[in-house]
Amino acid sequence: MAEFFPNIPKIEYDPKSKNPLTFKHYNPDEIIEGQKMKDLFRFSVCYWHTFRGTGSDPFGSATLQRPWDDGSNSVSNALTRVDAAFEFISKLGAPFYCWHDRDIAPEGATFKENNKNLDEIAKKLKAKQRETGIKLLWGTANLFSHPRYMHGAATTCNADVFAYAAAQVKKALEVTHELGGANYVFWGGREGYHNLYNTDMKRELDHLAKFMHMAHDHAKAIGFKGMFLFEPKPKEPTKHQYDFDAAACLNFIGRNGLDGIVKLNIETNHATLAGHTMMHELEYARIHNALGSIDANTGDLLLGWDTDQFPTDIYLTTQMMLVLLKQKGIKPGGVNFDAKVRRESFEPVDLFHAHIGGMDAFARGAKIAAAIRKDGVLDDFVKTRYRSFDTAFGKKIDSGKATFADCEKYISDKGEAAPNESGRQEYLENVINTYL
Ligand code: XUL
Ligand code: CO
Repeated sequence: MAEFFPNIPKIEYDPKSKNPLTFKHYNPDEIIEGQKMKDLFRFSVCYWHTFRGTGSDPFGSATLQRPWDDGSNSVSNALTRVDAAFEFISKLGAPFYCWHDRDIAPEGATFKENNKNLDEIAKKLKAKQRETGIKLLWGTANLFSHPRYMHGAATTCNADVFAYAAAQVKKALEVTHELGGANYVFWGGREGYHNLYNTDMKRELDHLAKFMHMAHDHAKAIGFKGMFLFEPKPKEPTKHQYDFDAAACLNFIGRNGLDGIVKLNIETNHATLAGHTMMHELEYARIHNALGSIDANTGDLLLGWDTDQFPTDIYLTTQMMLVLLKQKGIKPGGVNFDAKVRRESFEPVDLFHAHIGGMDAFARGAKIAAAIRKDGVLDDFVKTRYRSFDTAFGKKIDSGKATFADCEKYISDKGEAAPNESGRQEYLENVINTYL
């Protein structure tokens, strides 16, 4: 069979090597807090950026060289792409991959043709998964590219489009199930609005809730046990995306009876677009038992849009791993590189550099986070900081037994609250730096 990355061998862990096509930190079998790195991260390659990205931007056309791709929208081109993708993922040593239905199979002239194309590609994906041992982390449906979705999918004003989206998700769920997918993702591509003058927000949100329950009913009917995941994003493509951030998604989930049915897939660049750090979003999801999976990438400090760059910042990955290790990893989710090489990095080998860099950045972040946690520097500080709630009147507040009147009596008797202590933010930042 043709080789698509002919000069690139399997990427090995070789910390002393000067060869850039080796891992310096990601050592799949190395143990971090009791688990192998490969099980802790569950790294995943995304099909859309890595195999469908072209390098085009609003100012210029495609730049990326993908010699296996003839540029056509044919099923045969899509089948060849599967071979290239599985060669890449195998050589990289990532255990998982993810897709949208339309990344893997071409859009046809009719709904039925779309499904036929998808079945044909899925058959090959299944064979390739079996041959290589690579697994599907999640599937999803692209409900945003086709013009029919201009007003949204589940939140469209057009009932036929709602029905089309439901039928499309039904099929994508079935294919995800057929391929043993561990999760199913809902990113609300155009579920939002630009202008309230033409928008019935209540009706749209009610439809979104209905859509999710219909999806859950179908998952139960076909025996799909994977987790449903919302992917928060505050804007882009619409001005107001309904799934703004982890808090907005959890509010929607709680208000619509979707607790325990839907968790979150948190993406770094989406967190920053919402004005949050990734660590904030991860922790917010974690404390609500809703941290399901991660789309790993990063934005650019000087650019205000979703640049989806590969993560290389060790501070970022350390902070992420501090949260992830608290919940002993991310299974059944994973760390999916929803990231693209920049259009100037146009050679196939750049895909390897990008993923190796991201995997190494996470491995380093995990080692640093584990060292910080082993010494207990943050945990001890935080525990001590809140110790007034562990005894006496603080304990009464925590146990839910204190009333406003009790607080009034307590403080009246005391006259003034106990003095505050320093939060020591600079000290703690310095301590973290000693581990980096
Ligand atoms: C868009 C984005 C999507 C989702 C899957 O910003 O992140 O690729 O991850 O639909
Ligand atoms: Co994403």
